[in-house]
Amino acid sequence: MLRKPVALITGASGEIGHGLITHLAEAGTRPVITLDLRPLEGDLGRKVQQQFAGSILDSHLLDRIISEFEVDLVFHLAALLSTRSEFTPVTAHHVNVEGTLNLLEFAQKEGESHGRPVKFLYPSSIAAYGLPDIGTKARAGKVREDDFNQPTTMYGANKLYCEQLGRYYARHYKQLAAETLSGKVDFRAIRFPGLISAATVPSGGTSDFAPEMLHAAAQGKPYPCFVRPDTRIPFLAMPDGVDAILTLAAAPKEKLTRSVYNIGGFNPSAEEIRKIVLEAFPRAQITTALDASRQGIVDSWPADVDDSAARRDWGYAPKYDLGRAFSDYLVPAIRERYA
Ligand code: AKB
Repeated sequence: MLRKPVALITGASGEIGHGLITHLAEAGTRPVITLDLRPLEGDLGRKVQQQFAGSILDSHLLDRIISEFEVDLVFHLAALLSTRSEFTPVTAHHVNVEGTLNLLEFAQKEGESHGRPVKFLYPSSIAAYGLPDIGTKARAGKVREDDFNQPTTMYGANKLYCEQLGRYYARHYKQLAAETLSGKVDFRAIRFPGLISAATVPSGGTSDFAPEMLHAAAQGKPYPCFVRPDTRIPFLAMPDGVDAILTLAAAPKEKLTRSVYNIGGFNPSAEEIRKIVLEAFPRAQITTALDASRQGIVDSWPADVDDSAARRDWGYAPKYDLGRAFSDYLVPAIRERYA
């Protein structure tokens, strides 16, 4: 049976999936199929060749996809985010780790079957870092990929381990077998900062305070922010996040010196974000209602990241700085969305 080369997106209904589907559909290089528990919203469904409704833990469903499609590009976006994972750590482990293992095995089988390496794009996170205290965080400045790899959250631990799993599949898979089986999965990961999208409101993350502030203000709803005004972590506008994952996917393999890359954007404090939101929506009611536990998580994430490897190896160059992200993208698009 002739199978068709396609790209697979898991967790396609989530935040990154939205923009990614649109870009891939516009580029038209290969059809897209999706796997998610939820169906795609509105118009998005028309942009993909087929939607599979189900779980990444369902290996029969993954086998069915293998039997029907020649997948040579995987964007494995499905995950339980950091706040949600702290309430259900065992479920987080199932979804984030076993789900990723299933998808890596899926990619391995696809690669063995069609004979070409399957590119596997994996969104890791700044949650993979764990800075011990805010003094160290203030002194650390831009954190490099190999420093402070001691996450305090289940989600962060899951992400860090899955980065290692990806490296294992790419370089050492079944290294004692008589024939070489590694190299069928071309694993590439990005440690994303907090993402801010005009199209979707995140759910279950801890960097959510920034997008929640903005979306609440645009809807005229009060927002009690759960972190201190001086809290600082890196953020990125969603279009730059989608561009980054597509640019890394397209990068020549020989240029890549790492399997996991930081990418930065801008790193305002929560207070600086509040002021920008108030300029755009002067009637916004943004107060502070500290959640000490969630604050502790954000305090363990770096204030900024060193993304020089991504810039050097694959030309990472975000378009939006803090000012432009709000003035040219977030504020106009959010006004339109809630008009
Ligand atoms: C979260 O807050 O869990 C995510 C992340 C930083 O990966 N947005």
